[in-house]
Amino acid sequence: MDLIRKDQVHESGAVAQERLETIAKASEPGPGVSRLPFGPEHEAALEIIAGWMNQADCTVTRDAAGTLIGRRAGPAGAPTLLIGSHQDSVRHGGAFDGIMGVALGCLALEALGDRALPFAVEVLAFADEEGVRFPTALIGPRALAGTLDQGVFAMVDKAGVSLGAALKAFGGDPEGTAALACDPATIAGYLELHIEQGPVLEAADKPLGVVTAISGIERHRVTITGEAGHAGTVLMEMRHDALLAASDLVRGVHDMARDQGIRATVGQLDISPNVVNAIPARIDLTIEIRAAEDPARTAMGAALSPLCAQIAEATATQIEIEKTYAQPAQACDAGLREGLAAAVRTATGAPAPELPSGATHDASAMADLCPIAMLFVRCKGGISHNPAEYASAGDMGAAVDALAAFLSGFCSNA
Ligand code: HGY
Ligand code: MN
Ligand code: MN
Repeated sequence: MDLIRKDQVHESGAVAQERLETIAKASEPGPGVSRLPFGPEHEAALEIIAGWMNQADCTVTRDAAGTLIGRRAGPAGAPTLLIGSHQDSVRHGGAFDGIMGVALGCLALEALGDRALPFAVEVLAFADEEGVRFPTALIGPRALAGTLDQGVFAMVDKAGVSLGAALKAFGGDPEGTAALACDPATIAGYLELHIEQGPVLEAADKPLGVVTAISGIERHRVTITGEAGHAGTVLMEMRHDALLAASDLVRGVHDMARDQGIRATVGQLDISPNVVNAIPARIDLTIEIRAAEDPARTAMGAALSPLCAQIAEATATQIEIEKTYAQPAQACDAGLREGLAAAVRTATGAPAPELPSGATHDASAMADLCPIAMLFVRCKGGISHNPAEYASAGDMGAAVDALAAFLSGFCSNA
C-alpha cells in the first residue's frame, strides 16, 4: 500500500506552504518575518500551531519554558519520539527557518493517519532558538535536557525586560523549568526537519539531505572605549578612535577565521555618540565563532584577548571582551541517520546526500538528552535569515513523505 498517495505528497507540500504563509503573518511589521519569543507574535503563532497539532490528532499542552507540545500517545510505558524545531525567527528573517520543522512534523503525523506506532510522538514548538531578544537561547530544549542554567532568567533584552519576567508574562514559569528535565530512558530520540540555510542541496539538485553533525558556536561581547573629540580639531595621531580599533578587530577576526577554515562574524555593532562630527568614543560589538570541531573554535576564542590587547595598544583605546555563550558541536546519531536515509530513499526513490550543519539548532541542545538526527530541506539560493528564504512545496512534500516513511517503518503493519 502506498504509504502516502502520490497526490498527498503534493497535498502535504501545498498545505505546508499555505500554513507557513499564514503563520508568517504572526510577525512584527516590516520586511520578512520578525517573531521574537514571549510577545504577541509568539502568542499568535502558538494559536495557529495548536490548530496544526489538533489536526494531527495530538493533545496540546504548553510547558513552563513556553514550549508548545503536541502529543500523540503510544502504548503504556513506551518511550516518546520527539520531533520539533523553533517558532521564533531572527529580525526580518524568512518564513521557513524553524517553523517549517514544526509544520512538517504535524503533517507527517497527519499523513500517518491512525496507524499505530510502538511509541508516543511529541511535536515540539520551542520558544527561542535564535537568541535575538535575549543574550541566550534554547531554554526549551535545555530545560528538557536538564542543562538549563537558571541564571539565564536574569538576562535582559534591549528594553531591560528580564527573560524571567517575559516568560512569566507569557504564562510560563521560570522556576518550574527545573522540573522539566526528561528521563533519557523515556525518550527514543529527537528529529528535526529544517531548511538547509545553505547551498549544498541546491548544488546537488537534491530535495533532502541527512545531517552528519551540527557546528559548535561561541559568542563574545566586546566593549571598546576611546575618547569623543571634535572631528575638526583633534589631530589624527592624537585620537582615541574607538571605531578605528573596531575596524582593526573586525579585520583581525575575519582573517583569523579564514586562515583557520572556520567561521567568525561581527554581527552586532553599536557606536556612540554616532554623530557626524565627533570622534567615536565607544563601540559595543559581538563576535561569533563557529566550527564543526570544538578545538578549532575554542583556540580562536582564546586568541581574541591577545588580539584585543594588541589593537588597544596600537589605537590608544581600552578593549574589554567577555564570552557570553557557548554550545559544543554535536554529532547526529548513526542509527537515526540510517533510518532517515532509508526513509528518504523510500520517499523520493533516490539516496539523500549527507552534510554537516553550519547553523546551530534546537537539536544542538537536545543532544544532551537523547540521540538526535536532522533532515535538511533544499534552500533556494542557500539564502536564510533573510525575507527571500524559500523551500518549495515539492521539497516540503518530500520531507513529509520521508518523515512519514520513517515513522511508518515502526508500525506493525508497515
Ligand atoms: O544561528 C544559528 O545558527 C541559528 O539559526 N540560530
Ligand atoms: Mn535561524
Ligand atoms: Mn533555525
